[in-house]
Parts: sequence; C-alpha cells; structure tokens
Amino acid sequence: MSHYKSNLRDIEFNLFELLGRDAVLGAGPYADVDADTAREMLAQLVTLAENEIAESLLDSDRNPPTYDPVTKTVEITPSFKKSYEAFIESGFWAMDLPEELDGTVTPPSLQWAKNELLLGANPALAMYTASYNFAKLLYILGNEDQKKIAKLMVERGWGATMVLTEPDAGSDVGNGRTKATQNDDGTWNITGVKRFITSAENDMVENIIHFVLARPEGAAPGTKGLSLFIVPKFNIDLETGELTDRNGAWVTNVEHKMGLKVSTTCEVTFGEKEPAVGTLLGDVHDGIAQMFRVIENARMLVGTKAIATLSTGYLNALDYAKLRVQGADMTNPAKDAPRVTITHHPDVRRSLMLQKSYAEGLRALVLYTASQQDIVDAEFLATGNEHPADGTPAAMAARLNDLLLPIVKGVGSERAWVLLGTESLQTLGGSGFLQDYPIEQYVRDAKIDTLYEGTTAIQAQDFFFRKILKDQFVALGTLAEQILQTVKGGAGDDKFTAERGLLGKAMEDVQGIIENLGMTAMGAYSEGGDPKAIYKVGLNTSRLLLAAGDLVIGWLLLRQAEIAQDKLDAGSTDPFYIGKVQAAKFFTSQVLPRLTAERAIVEATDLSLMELPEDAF
Ligand code: ST9
Ligand code: FAD
Repeated sequence: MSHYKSNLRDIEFNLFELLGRDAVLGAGPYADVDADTAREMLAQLVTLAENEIAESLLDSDRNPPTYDPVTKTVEITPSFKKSYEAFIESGFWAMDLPEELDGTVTPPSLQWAKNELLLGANPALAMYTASYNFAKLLYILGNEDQKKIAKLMVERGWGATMVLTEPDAGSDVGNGRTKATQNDDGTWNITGVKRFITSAENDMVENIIHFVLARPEGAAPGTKGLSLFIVPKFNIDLETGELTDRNGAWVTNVEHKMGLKVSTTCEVTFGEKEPAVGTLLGDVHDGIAQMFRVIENARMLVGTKAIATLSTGYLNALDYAKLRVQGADMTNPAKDAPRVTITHHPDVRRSLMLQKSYAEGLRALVLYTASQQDIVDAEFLATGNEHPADGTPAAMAARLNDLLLPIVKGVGSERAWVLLGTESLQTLGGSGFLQDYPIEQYVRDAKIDTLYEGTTAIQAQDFFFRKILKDQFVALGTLAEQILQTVKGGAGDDKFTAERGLLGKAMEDVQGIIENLGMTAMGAYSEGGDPKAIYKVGLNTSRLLLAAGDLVIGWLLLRQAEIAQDKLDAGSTDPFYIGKVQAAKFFTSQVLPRLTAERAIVEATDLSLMELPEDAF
C-alpha cells in the first residue's frame, strides 16, 4: 500500500470553491486547459503520485545513492530511477513550460497543485525534475545560444542546479569567493568550491546545467558583485545538440544526511584541473537578481514540500487513529468498560484537529499565493511585460506574492516539521517511532525545509525588512484589508460571530507587533537614534513571521468555513464541509488567542539578552 495519502478533495475545494480558478482556466492564455481538463489532469496525477512515484520513497531512504570518489559519479537507487522515468514518461512536466518550449500552458495555481502531489509522494523527484523550470528561466533570460541550451534541456531531459553556497557563504551569499575570469572568446572560467549543491550529480540524465553565482575579477564585494553563469557538466555542440567534452565542474563529495537521502547534496569543485567554462546569463551582470528568480520559485517549492508532507503525515495518523483500539471512553470509568479506538480520546481529537487545521490552512495559503502568481503570469503571457505598471492588479499581485512567499516557506516548514513530530508521529504512539510506518521518515525528510533556501531566521528578516518595511506596508495593507473584510463580514444570521471576533483580535495583535517593530526600527535608524535598538527587532522577527502565518491561516480557514457553511445551510450533510467549519472554529479559538501573548512578549523586549556576556550562555 502506498505511503502517500493525497487530499485531492481539498485541493479541488481550494482551486474551485475558494479561489474560483474555473474562471481563469479555459480562458485567455490558459484557453487549452479548462476546469474539467484540469480536474482530469489532477486525478491522473494522484494515481501517478500514489503509485509509481510514491513507490520508491522508503526504499531510496534505506538504500541511498552511492558516490564513487574515483570516477566522481553517483549511482542513484534503482527504484527511484523507475519513479523518475515514470514521471518523465507521463509528460506532466510540460505543465511548467511555455509554448515556445512545447509546454502545456497552465496557470501557476494548477502547477502548484500538481507540485503538492509530487512533493508529498516523493519530494526529491520534484526537486530533480525542477530542471524543466530552470529551462524555462534560461529561455526567458538567456541569450540566443542559451535559449538553444534551454530547448535541449527540455528535449533531452537534462538536469539543473542552483549553485550559491560555499563553506563561508551560507546565509551570507555575498561572502562567496568563487571567481569568474573572462576568456578571449567571451566565455568565462569559473574557479572555486561550492557546497551543499542539490542534484549536482546523478546517473539519470546525460547532462546537467549548473546555474552558478561567481564573482568576476574586480567586481564589487557582496551580493551585488556576483554574476550568474551557465556551466554545463558536458560541453555542448550547439549546432547538433550533441555533447562534446567533459567540462571542469566535478562533484568532489556527496553528503551523508539525516533525511531526504535520495536527493544528492554535493560539493562541486570548479576549474581545479581542467577549466570549468561557462557563459554569462543573458550577457548581463545581474547575478543576484537573476538567481532570486530561481530562489523565489525554490522557496515556494520548499514550503509546498513541507506542507504536502504534513498533509500525508496527518492522513496517515488519522487512518491509524481510526483503527487503533486502546483504553476506554473517558465517560466510562468501569475497569471492564469496552475498549475504544483512540479517536474517542479528547487529547487525540485535539491533536488530529491541530494537524488538520494547519495542513489544510497551509494548503490554502500555498494555493492563495499561487493564485496571485496566476494574475502576474497571465499579464506576462498577454503582454510580454514582466514588470507590470504600478497600480495595476498584476503589480499588486506580484507584491502580495512577494509578501506571502516567506510565510509559505518559513511558516510552512516550521509548522510542518514540528507538527509531524509532535502530533502526527505521536498519534501512532511507539509505532510512530518505527520504520514500519512512513512518519519517522517524513520527520527526517521535512527537517531540511527550515534550513535550505534561506533558514527561518532569513525568511523572517526578508518578511519584515524587505516585504513590509521596504515595501512601505503596501502589500501588507492590501492583505490586511482582505482579512478585515472577513472580520467584518456576515449577515444577520451569521454563524461565525465569535470566530470573526477572534480573527479581528488576532489581526489587532499582529498589527501591534508590526507597529512596535516598525517604530523600533525607524527609531534605531533615525539620526540620533540608538543603533542597538535594532536588536529588539532582530529578537522578534521570527516571532512576527510565525504570528503572521497563524493569522493568515486563521483567515483562510474562516473563508473556507463560510463556503462550507453555505453548503450545509443548503442541505448538504457532507462531512468534508462539517470538518471545514470545525477546523475554523478550532483554529480561531485554540491557536489565534496565543498571538496576544506573542504581542506582549514583543512589547516587553529589552536588550538584556544582547548584553549578556557570551560565557553566561
Ligand atoms: C538552496 C537549494 O538552498 C535547496 C533546494 C533546491 C531545490 C531545487 C529546486 C529548485 C526549483 C527552482 C526552479 C527554478 C526556476 C525558476 C523559473 C521561473 C520562471 N526576493 O537584502 P539584500 C536580491 S539554494 C527577490 O541587500 P544581501 C535583490 O536583487 C541556496 N530578490 O541582501 C536585492 O537587491 P535590491 C539558497 C531578493 O545582504 C539583492 O538580492 N540560499 C530578495 O546582499 C540584495 O539584497 C539562500 O536562500 C527577495 N526576497 O544578502 C540564501 N532578497 O534590494 C539565504 C534579496 O536592490 N540568504 N534579493 O532589489 C539570504 O536570502 C540573504 O538574506 C541574502 C543577503 C543573501 C539575500
Ligand atoms: P549558516 O548561514 O551558517 O547559519 C547558521 C545559523 O545561523 C542558522 O540558524 C541561521 O538561521 C543563523 N544565521 C545566519 N546568519 C544569520 C543572520 N544574519 N541573522 C540571523 N540568523 C542568522 N545551497 C545551494 O546553493 N544550492 C543547493 O542546491 C543547496 N541545497 C542544499 C541541500 C541541503 C540538504 C542542505 C543542507 C543545504 C543546501 N544548500 C544549497 C545550502 C543551504 O541553502 C544553506 O545551508 C542555508 O542557506 C544556510 O546556510 P548555512 O548552512 O551555511 O548556515
């Protein structure tokens, strides 16, 4: 039986009942894929994900890829290769591609629904096959030769990597030392050692295209001095498309890890013996901005991965809880009382509802964020304009997407990894600790999500400093206005008066936190201000990110509950809708009130922690 339990019903509820994607599908640039076709595609993807793709998850954890230091090659677990081949044969990767690369043009919301299914079934597979997205970016940003490489990447199914990290440049990408020196023919020689590079070597593809950040000689320090180079594993004859000689980018080590073992994490050495030759992306020195196009996509992917894993973790726990008989019902103290399934115990119900509300609330967040991307993408496809004019709906959707990305990535990964351990695994008791069930692997595989693509601390700083302060509160204001509508909503017979009140209070608390941190930051940066006051902000940015995440989740759950309640009022007895109403009631009453305490902590923050001598820790 498959380890992977998808939740197609909830995906479709989000796409069609909450977010009205039927109006986007089958129209404008997405004319070829209407809502019925989309549903059919998702149904096929579920079958593929739960079977061929999920099949190798456990085996490839127990039998991870092997690295040969002599040939500097990696042999991927055979069962995983089969899953990989099944996905390639399915052709569903075309959903991510533009028409020019023979893609099936689909809106991002449908692409992320597809991604959830892949990431939940076998996350590394979605990471290896993200190469199609890299090809799309290379096609958009590349010069004529690079566009040819992009086409070959698709036609021949090549792999791709994003290459930023170095031993002394993790979070601090601008500290990178890898060098680029221009050759007489305009190409560049790359020299240096990068580490932790995902998918940099494997035997499933004939070539791998590395997207490498390096510093041209004489360029400025920091991230702004970095340029992005396209460095193939094998050089390519662009006339014939054939591979020529081996380029000097070699994997010199593969890491041994806690989880996600089938995803190779590689040290890549450039230009040690023979030159590692690359070309400058799009012939422009704009490396960090170009790489952030990849990073934004990858942050969304990592958040979706975490959330997909939480969802299958919850559904596995739920199945177990429905079957596991242990103890008597609390209302019957007799020693010989009949034994009941553990779903009868209040504490198990609390735990299951906590898992359900976060898993479903976070899914709604992913797809709501993706629906902002739909607006931006449709504008680009219609006009070719990547930077919509200020004041247009597409410009606002882009800003809202930017604001939400650190929540998807940072909050999605933190909540998923913790809840998978403290709640999903816990539901199985001691059995959860065993490899007989998939959850212990889910916990190990999901931990990485809080680390790569920028740790949670980095997401939190991005959220506050870039997405709120630098954006001058514009996207935040738009989001707050939408939440306020839900707080105020409801007719005379409104069944959610209490929940709206709780959501309103949570919003007030998050606004209070932002106001406090905003004033503190402005004070610290102002002339004559105390620069050390900025530490008070640094002590609380992660707290703010998680609080904002809870607020947005609570809001989306309540919007879902409104839709569900309408169905119930119209006579539906569908337990799906009953569950939706309960999830909103639970989350607003049991999770959101905690934000008042978070606000009090922020407001009481002093500098004592920063003044503490290091040896007092
Ligand atoms: C990694 C990979 O961990 C793990 C998994 C791999 C999975 C593979 C799958 C990938 C799928 C992807 C598909 C790709 C294809 C996409 C196709 C799409 C068509 N937003 O604040 P400043 C830029 S990889 C946008 O001064 P510092 C911006 O240009 C390793 N841009 O920063 C800005 O200039 P300006 C991941 C942003 O102090 C410039 O950077 N490693 C954003 O110089 C400088 O900004 C990390 O993630 C943003 N949010 O540097 C590193 N932020 O302001 C984490 C910055 O003028 N560290 N820019 O616009 C950080 O993020 C740091 O905060 C830092 C700081 C490096 C940005
Ligand atoms: P550090 O930056 O040393 O951070 C250590 C701790 O300090 C963290 O808790 C961090 O939050 C905190 N910290 C650091 N700076 C700050 C700050 N300014 N403010 C507050 N807290 C801070 N990289 C790639 O380029 N390509 C890949 O494909 C890739 N794949 C990866 C796959 C795996 C399995 C792993 C483990 C890593 C991968 N990475 C990749 C690298 C990954 O992005 C980095 O590990 C990550 O960005 C963190 O960098 P670091 O490990 O050096 O930690």
